[in-house]
Amino acid sequence: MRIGLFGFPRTGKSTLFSLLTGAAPPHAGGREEARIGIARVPDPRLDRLSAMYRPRKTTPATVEYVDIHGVAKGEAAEAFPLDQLRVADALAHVVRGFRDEAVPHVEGPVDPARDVATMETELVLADHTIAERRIEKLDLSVRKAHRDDDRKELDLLRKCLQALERDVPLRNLEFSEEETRRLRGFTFLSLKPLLVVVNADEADASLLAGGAPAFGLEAATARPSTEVVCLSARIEGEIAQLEADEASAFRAELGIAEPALERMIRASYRLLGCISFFTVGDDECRAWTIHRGTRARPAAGAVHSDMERGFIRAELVAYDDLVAAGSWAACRDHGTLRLEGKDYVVRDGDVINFRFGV
Ligand SMILES: Nc1nc2c(ncn2[C@@H]2O[C@H](COP(=O)(O)OP(=O)(O)O)[C@@H](O)[C@H]2O)c(=O)[nH]1
Ligand SMILES: [Mg+2]
Repeated sequence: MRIGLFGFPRTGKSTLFSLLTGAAPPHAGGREEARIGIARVPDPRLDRLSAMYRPRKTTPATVEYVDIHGVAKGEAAEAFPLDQLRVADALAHVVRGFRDEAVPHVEGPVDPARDVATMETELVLADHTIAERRIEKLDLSVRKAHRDDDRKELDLLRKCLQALERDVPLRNLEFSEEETRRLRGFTFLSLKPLLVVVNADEADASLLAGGAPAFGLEAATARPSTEVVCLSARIEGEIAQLEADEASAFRAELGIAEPALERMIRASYRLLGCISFFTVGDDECRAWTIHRGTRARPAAGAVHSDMERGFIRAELVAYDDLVAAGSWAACRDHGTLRLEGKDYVVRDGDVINFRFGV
């Protein structure tokens, strides 16, 4: 799972990136290069399994974040640092929520709703340029060759263009499975699921507790494939440096119920429809990320391509059952251990041993 952080300059993208990935802050001054970092997904279930198996290695699921330099209004169609964002599964728009005279905001007064709308238009304009160019080419080739495939693509892109002309992001449209497949190659930005991250001041604890509506973003939460997270990147970055109990005392004092990393990751999983399953053993306990609805065979492929190719069956037990029983063998005795075939739809928290032969 890869998530691209973007937004206006000085909204706290790099501060958030450091908080999520533990990366050192970028050098001050100069145009920053895009950076990729990895966040370990906190999951108490994996900790519990690890305590049970005492494996040599415990490996959490990971999420990749990309930190790019700030984007200005009007840059989208041409100079938008698109390549880094195009390969992302979702985009996270880091929105200025903190007021600080020492850090001027290019868009003027702090107004999250305005910035969300402005940046959305930038994404729409970038996609518009791409759709228009492709339509021009397709139009010519359809006239010449009358290929059915081109015809279908042309119709689809016209549907997209119509929406984009009305400033409607593509994620608001409904597409059939076939259309979704056809659209994949275009990597349209306004089609990607959107996480709006409001970076507010720690002094605004009451606003933060109020969530999206407190920042005038209640409308955004109702949009398709959109999630809103409100946090305070700088203070949470500082808290993350503390010892665990000191950190939770500090969070309690500020009224922060859940650390920013947890909230970002949870929102990302929800947004992308992802779940986790586990593999366990003396060697390694590990969490894996898949899309909800994935069947056992492709889920095995997340672990190893040999397991998918030579898939025989999945031996599995629900996390709660395993913890309650205390061991794999006890699950077998209790009858909670199940054998499932390749078409079984994997559930969040399944602990799986894939049987395979190659
Ligand atoms: N007051 C305040 N300042 C912040 C906060 N988050 C970031 N900043 C400051 O805003 C400036 C820009 O932050 P940075 O993360 O580099 O923003 P970027 O340009 O979006 O990557 C830095 O001086 C940060 O210290 C915050 O929550 N509160
Ligand atoms: Mg930055």
